[in-house]
Amino acid sequence: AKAKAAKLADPMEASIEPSTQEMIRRAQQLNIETVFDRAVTMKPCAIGLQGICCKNCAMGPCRLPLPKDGIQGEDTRKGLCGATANTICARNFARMIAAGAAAHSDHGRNVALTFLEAAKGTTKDYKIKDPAKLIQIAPYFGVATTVEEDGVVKDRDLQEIALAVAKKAVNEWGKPSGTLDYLKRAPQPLQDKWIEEGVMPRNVDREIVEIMHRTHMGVDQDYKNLMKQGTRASLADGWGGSMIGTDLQDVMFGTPSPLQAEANLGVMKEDHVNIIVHGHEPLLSEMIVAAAQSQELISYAKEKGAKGIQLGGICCTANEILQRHGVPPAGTFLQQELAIITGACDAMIVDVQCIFQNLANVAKCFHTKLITTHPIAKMEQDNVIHIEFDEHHAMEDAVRIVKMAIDNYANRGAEVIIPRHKTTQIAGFGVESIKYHLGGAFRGDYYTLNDNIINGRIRGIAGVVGCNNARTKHNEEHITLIKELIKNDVIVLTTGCSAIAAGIHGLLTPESAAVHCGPGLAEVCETVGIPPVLHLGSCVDNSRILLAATEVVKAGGLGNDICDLPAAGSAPEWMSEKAISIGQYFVASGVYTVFGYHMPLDGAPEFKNYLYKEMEKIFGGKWDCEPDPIKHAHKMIAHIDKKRAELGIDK
Ligand code: SF4
Ligand code: MSK
Repeated sequence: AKAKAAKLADPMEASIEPSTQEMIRRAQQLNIETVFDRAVTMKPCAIGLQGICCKNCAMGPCRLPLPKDGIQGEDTRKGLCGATANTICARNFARMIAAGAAAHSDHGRNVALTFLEAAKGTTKDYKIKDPAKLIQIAPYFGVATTVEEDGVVKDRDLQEIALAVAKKAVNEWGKPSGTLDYLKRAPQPLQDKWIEEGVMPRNVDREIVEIMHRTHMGVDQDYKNLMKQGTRASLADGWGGSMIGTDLQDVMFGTPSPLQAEANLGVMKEDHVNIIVHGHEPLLSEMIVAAAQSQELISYAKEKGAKGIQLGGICCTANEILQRHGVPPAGTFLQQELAIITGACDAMIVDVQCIFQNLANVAKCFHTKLITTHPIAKMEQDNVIHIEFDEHHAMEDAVRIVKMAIDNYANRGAEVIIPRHKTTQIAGFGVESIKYHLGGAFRGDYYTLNDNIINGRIRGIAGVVGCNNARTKHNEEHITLIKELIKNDVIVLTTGCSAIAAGIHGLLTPESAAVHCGPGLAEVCETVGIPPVLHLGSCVDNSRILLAATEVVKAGGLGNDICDLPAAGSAPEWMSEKAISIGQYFVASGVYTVFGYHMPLDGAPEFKNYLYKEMEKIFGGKWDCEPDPIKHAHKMIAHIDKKRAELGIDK
């Protein structure tokens, strides 16, 4: 299991975060290789990096030469079949969207299917926890929430509403005609644009399948037409699979509201049974939270010599249970191996997405039980235990897993070293709580968001989301960028690992406003008692940012569409295909979206120009890339200022 890397990462160069640096050092002492070391020894392929390697048929891979000094004259580069750089690059890009949209939407589908079981009453472990949310979303699915009996209008039975909503929701993945129901939640001008461009998603699965068809050898060979489908699939993600997933999770598990929690590896406790949940779907982790908090299992842990059970999370499963229960995230994507290297992780339970296969190799060096739980995500290594989650006996599965972790507490062997770093954060925001904490509406009061944007206290809104990437210094881009934005009075809405990073670095507290914000944003945060960076949840919860932007538009005073807002989006350390799908649905919703690190587009300058410039003429939003976080922030701020000037609210 141990593999000494040929070259080792310099911990100080790998991360800006002290507990991460400490654990990288610890891993190296123990000769345990981590992602940080592999990033030093393995370099990416230069052609793939530029987006112009095609392996869509067995005549390839066709690796187009790089346009070293730009394209002089006609671009004659082509694959065996004649595919141009634009076609190859656009096909690769569209396939990233398909994979990302599939991941989010399959998550959403599993939530919808579980909700259907709950509505039918065929599972006892899932219930309607937030009836108000159910009643709020029902009309979008065309489900009535009242009935008329003998001329009297009465509330419809809740279970009946749930069943009707569940059936309609599940149908969104495969309905034979029409377009997605949730598209009508977008501002009308945006819907009109989508109709005009012919990009209204028909059903979630179809749009993803069609990308795979169109990018098959010898099908769509027009990069604009490929991106039309890429756009349609991305919208099926953001305004479809992800949004339905978020909403139905809120209905079953509760809509988050602000709460206090801790963050970072230091949340693990030496004298407790430490359980880490990692991945994205909260269906099982919700049950694990309940099991770990049950008196019976806490007593069982005490019988086994521990003082209690400490639950923590990694990646977006962490965000899901943080937002609703205050369970602390133990780390971001790049800290997953490090949580095991503490020697104190008694069980790591993984579901889907963003899970390193190397976890199994690291777990082999410790007593840690690594448990896969999802039928579509198993690991080949023989030390991995598979306990398949099933919504019909979800609680039973959760109890079994927590017991297994407790029984494993006695097996700790290696010296336990838990970094002492942890922070306090306020998480749990959503559209509802932004509205509630900022004056109870979006407009019309001294405290409301729109009024504060109009009067200039808040310069604009930034969505900063997404992953870590081992090719960039862990957390540096997130934190430098966010600090620069809030210093310039831009309020930040954050999700995913970016949100966890912000929590770890102390930016999710109201107190941080006085330290880091410009005077306008600081005044607003201090007056209403919110952090300048609002944690809106997991990656599927980027749908909350879409809906927050829509509420701001609908409240008035800042234009008629999302593209009119003084707002911009960012994923400074992105790495996953999901990020590309998210980026595209933000662009197609009118948002100027800047990615950090690098985009795989340089090999096809014409296609790149289409995404970075032309797309703005179609949707009002466009792509950009800037690895330097300060310049990145200022590109966003310049866009915000341009929009303020267009609205006539610049000062
Ligand atoms: Fe090469 Fe065309 Fe096959 Fe791609 S589809 S691998 S460019 S021959
Ligand atoms: S978990 S997709 S590394 S944000 Fe959603 Fe983090 Fe990116 Fe995975």
